[in-house]
Amino acid sequence: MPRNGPVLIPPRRANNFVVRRRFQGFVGKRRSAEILPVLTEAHAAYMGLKLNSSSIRGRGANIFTQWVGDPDALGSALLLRAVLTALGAKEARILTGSLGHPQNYKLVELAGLTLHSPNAGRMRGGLNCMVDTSPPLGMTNTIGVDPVPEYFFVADHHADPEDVEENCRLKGVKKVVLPFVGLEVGSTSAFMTVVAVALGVVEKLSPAERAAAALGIYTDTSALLHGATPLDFKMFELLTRTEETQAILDELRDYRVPPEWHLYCSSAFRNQEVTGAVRVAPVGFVRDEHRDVIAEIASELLRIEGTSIGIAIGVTTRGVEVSIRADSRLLDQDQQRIVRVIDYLLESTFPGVSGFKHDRQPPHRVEGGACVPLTPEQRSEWRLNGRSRVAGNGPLLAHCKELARVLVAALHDLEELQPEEMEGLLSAVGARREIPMDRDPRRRKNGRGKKRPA
Ligand SMILES: [Mn+2]
Repeated sequence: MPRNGPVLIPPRRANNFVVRRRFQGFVGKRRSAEILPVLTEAHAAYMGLKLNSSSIRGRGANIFTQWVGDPDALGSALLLRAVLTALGAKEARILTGSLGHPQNYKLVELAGLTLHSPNAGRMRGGLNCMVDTSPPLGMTNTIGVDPVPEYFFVADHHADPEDVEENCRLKGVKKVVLPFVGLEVGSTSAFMTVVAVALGVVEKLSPAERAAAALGIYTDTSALLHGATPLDFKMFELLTRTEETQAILDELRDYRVPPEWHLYCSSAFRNQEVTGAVRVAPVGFVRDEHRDVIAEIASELLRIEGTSIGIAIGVTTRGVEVSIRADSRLLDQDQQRIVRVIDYLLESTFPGVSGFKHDRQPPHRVEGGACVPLTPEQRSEWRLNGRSRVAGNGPLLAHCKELARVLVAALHDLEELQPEEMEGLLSAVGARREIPMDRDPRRRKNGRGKKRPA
């Protein structure tokens, strides 16, 4: 391979006829034609895995996910584990640092998954694989994971191939043998399912494993309503054919939250700062196993009328975690600028520690986040070391409030630099709907409102 060739080795792609012949039996004739680009990738994955089976046989494999695993990552990981095992791998380990949502604990319990520590639990000399997030390890949502120089197989629908190529070069990754990055599909689990079906592996999965993979498709596509492609629909249907699998999936969807869940939410809403169409909610300390509540709070903020940007900030033992949700539908013209605004906000406030994704089609829903590792001083001051309990929420909440102010200040800076980019975001003008005088409760209470006819 030439020295300056790509790190992500382009997969060998078959022609349309070959791809359709492989998949139309279970994807359907018309659907196969509709989703040919992603099926071409799936075919390349299928062929690549088969052609490399001699290097898989007898070897160990490490399957890395984001540090905090979500259903799509866990579903994809267990599918890849089944594929590698079927191709003769000695052992394939799923490496996930922690879980941040009660639903994911349930998933791991029901599917009987063993999660290994991303650093201490990896297999020496194993083939390094990654699902639902992209190399290099140790960046954005894999902060804390020690890097590896070479990857065997990667499947991810989140990152952009050019960004991955650039980051791999910067961090000294030598090669990615089978890269499937920037997939045009709503969930990595749907892609891994179609690969697993082609290799005859799905029949070997237990009902709970199928339900876990189906939940991966379900959550990443907001119940098949947002960004779902025909491949997501078809693979969801294929995974959930038996009543046993449906029953387990029902149980997974009907999860319970601990009482603290709502304490985080009420603290966040009580302390939120509202500037125009921007809401920032400091949450304070969040236990690691509840970490995903931060993202849920950000999503809830965006549901409030007249909100274009919702930001939630919490502290876990991993670091200061920030979750951003934005929607540009309130912005009259140039809805695309919300992408630039959030990009600026994350890059200027959290350089190098943020992750970002956005839809390529309007209306623009933007999701992003950052995890800023704690300094040793913060760790000891806040007593987050080891198993010791947190001293109190006070100083941590104060830190989150301070960060909230920094974020709003960054938005004011951008407004100063490029007023047209920020129009309708910080000033409420045009962003908030006027309440008719006779329906405004504040006015009625003061007795100044119009009297309603009897
Ligand atoms: Mn995903």
